[in-house]
Amino acid sequence: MRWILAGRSGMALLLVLGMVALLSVMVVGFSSEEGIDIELAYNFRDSVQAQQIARGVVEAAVAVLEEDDPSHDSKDEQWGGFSQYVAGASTYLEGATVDASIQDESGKIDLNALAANDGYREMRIAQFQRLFSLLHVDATEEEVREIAYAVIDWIDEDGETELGAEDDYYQSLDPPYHCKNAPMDTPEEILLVKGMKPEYFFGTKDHEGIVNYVTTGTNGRINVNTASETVLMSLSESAGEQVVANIVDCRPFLSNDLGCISGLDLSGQGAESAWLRSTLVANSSRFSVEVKTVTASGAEVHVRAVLERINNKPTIVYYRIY
Ligand SMILES: [Ca+2]
Ligand SMILES: [Ca+2]
Repeated sequence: MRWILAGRSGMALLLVLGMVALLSVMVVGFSSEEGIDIELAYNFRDSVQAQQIARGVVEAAVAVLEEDDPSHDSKDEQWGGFSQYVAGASTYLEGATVDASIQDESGKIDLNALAANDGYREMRIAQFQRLFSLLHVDATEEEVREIAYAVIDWIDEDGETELGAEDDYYQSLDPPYHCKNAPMDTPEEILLVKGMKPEYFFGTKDHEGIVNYVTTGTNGRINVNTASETVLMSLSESAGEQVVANIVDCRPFLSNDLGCISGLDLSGQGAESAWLRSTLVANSSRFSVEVKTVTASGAEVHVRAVLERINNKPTIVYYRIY
C-alpha cells in the first residue's frame, strides 16, 4: 500500500504534537514556580501529555475521514492505513510511543437493530444465533434466542415483555436496576441484559466473545467491504466459506448498488433476500478510533472515540479515556 504523510491530515497531527511539546514545558514551568513536589508534577505532566497526544491522534483521524470519499468505504483507503501513518508521525515524539487504528463500525452487527420493527426481526435473531455458533460460544441456540428477545425488551419503549425481560425482572435483581427501554449507547450495555454472560461477550481461553463483532448506532447497515469473515458468514445459512471468499475477491464494492454476489441471493423474493438488500451497503456512517499512548516515563493512556459522519462531516459522538 502506498502511504503518503501529507496534506491537511498530516498537518493536523504535527500541529497537535507541537502543542503537546509546548504544553509539557508550560506544566513544568508552572509547577517549579509554585514549588509543588517535582515528582508529582512530572507524573501529572506525563499523564496530561499522554492524554493530549491521544486527543491529537483522534483529531488526526477526524481530519483523515474529512478527506475521505464517503460514497464507498474500504480498508484500502487512507483511513485503513491510519496505524502506519500514526507510527510514522510518532517518531517525532521524544520517547513516547503511540499505537492507533481506525475501525469501521459498519463492518459489525448493530445490536440495536434487533429491536427494529421492519419485519426482519427473525432474520436478525437468526444472524445473532449464527454469530454465537460461528464463535463456538458455549450457549445453546435457545439461550441465544432468549438473549435476543431480552435485548429487544431492553431497547423497546414499552414495558410489555416479548419473551424477554422488562423492569419487573431487573427490579428483582440485587442490586436492582431499571430496564433501559431505549437504544443501547455502547455494545457493552448488553452485559446488563438478562441471560447475557461476560464470557459470551469477552470470550474465554476456549472461544472468542462477540465483543469484536457487535456495535451500536449503525442503523443495522453492514458494510460488505469491511465486514470480517465471521460477520459475512453470519448473514445467511448459505454464506459459507466459498461465498465469503467470493465477496472478499470482489472487494472493494464502490457503491451501494452491490450487483450480484455469487452464492448470496440478493435479488430473490424471499424475506432473507429482502433483508440482505436492506442491510448490505458499501459505505459507512460510523468509525471508531482506538489510541494507546505510552510516554517515556511509562505513563499509559488509552482512548476510544467513535466518529459519526453527519452530513459527510465526521463528528466525535463518544470519547472515553481509560
Ligand atoms: Ca471512503
Ligand atoms: Ca421494554
